[in-house]
Amino acid sequence: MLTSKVEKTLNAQLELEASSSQTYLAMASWAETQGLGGIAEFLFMHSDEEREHMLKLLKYINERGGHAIVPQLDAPAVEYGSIQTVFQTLLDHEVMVSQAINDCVAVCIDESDYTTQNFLQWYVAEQLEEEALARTIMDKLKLIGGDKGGLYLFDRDIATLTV
Ligand code: OFO
Repeated sequence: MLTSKVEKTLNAQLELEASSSQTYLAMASWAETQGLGGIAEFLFMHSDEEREHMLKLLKYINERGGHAIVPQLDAPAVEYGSIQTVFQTLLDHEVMVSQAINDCVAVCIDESDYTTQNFLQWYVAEQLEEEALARTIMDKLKLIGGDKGGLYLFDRDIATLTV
């Protein structure tokens, strides 16, 4: 059984994962309108992953006797200006999510809920990977700078990027 403090914390994290999914979906849609099909595909996939993160939390909360709340979300940005802006926003967002996960872990320790603390370790590991991938992408975009040919190749090859 979850304490009400842990339940509230996990529901807040569920909301954050849902809003990450929406944000990346909006980025994907913008990239598609810019003719950047590869980047759009990458972002569509990333959006799906965040939805999976949200669902994993939803199921866990209910399984442990809590009530997972499906939140109302603010609309994400529509225009992003440049692909650098998209991925800098994504990196900043992931850093913020990592901090939020760490805060959830701290609440679990505080509430002596070691089962949930253990469940959250999956998110801790996942965030490490996501931040590293976002940093790799930003490094590549810095190399490309304003070079259109470089952007063409980046758009073609982004699907093969891993950490
Ligand atoms: Fe990348 O945010 Fe989920 O965990």
